[in-house]
Amino acid sequence: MFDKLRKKFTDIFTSENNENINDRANLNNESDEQKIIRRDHIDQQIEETLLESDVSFDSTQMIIESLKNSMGKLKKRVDYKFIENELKKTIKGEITKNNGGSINILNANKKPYVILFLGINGTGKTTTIAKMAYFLKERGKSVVIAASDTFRAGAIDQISILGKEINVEVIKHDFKSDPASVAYDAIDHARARSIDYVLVDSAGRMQTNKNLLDEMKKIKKVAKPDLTVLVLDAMIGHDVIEQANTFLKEINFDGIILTKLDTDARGGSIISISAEIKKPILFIGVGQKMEDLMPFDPDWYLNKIFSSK
Ligand SMILES: Nc1nc2c(ncn2[C@@H]2O[C@H](COP(=O)(O)OP(=O)(O)O)[C@@H](O)[C@H]2O)c(=O)[nH]1
Ligand SMILES: [Mg+2]
Repeated sequence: MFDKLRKKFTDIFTSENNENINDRANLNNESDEQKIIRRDHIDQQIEETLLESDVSFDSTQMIIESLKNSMGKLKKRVDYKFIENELKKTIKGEITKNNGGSINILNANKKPYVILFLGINGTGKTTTIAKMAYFLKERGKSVVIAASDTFRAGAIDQISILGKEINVEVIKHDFKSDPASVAYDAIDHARARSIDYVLVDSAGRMQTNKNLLDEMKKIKKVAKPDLTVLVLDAMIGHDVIEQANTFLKEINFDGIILTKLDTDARGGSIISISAEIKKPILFIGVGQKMEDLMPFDPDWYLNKIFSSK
């Protein structure tokens, strides 16, 4: 996970070579001019690293600018440890500015608490719903799932099988039936049995498919979710920003779940999303097993991408 980004940061900040440069420069009383040139070179290395790691161009510029600002008059400070710490602070600022990692899904203020999952096909919605149901059950909560992806033949079977696996009831209607009424039934079912959470699946063939967008809007209107989450696939790289913006514009959502980070070596999508989409990352998917869903923790991420403490 994030191996390439970690390796590049390690190369810049903790390679023996760079540490030797530090020592040599200090010994030789490097001139201010030399320091500024060297500092520019380090900034450039950081910029290239971010761009190569799926951090979008705009986010990269934002980070480099903010790094330069926070260093201010310290342009001449060229020790790698110091710059690494400043970069860490800058990235932490970005990934926490939308309250990423701070919403506690377990603190539901309503019963049932309805969560609607949106996202285009293949991003991992259905799997994530099963993982979320498992997460909640493990913490003593009761859950029911609404099989509101009635668009794809296999979708109802898929969620039913996952439901059996984790012992969570799945409310379903027939293939092609009205997804909003499935959600409605599931909420009714939860109310009657005092169930804590309703997780609503949805279809999402293409982000540009007008009918499906209308269908999602209708589910949202009927289910009146307490929380709407957009599921994004980290593997698609820069496209996550465009996808998120389309959903923001068309339906709106409260937070993001980023999936498939276990297969993501580049590692920068968390930074881009945080920098450019003003919604928190709530959870991350880190594998295909039921326990592979983690509340997003900014410090965990920083520890993954920087090798020194
Ligand atoms: N490696 C990995 N695969 C995942 C993750 N989340 C989902 N998947 C896989 O992504 C594929 C599509 O998932 P699915 O839930 O059917 O997507 P949906 O079309 O959005 O409902 C499946 O093969 C899942 O096992 C994850 O966090 N890591
Ligand atoms: Mg699905």
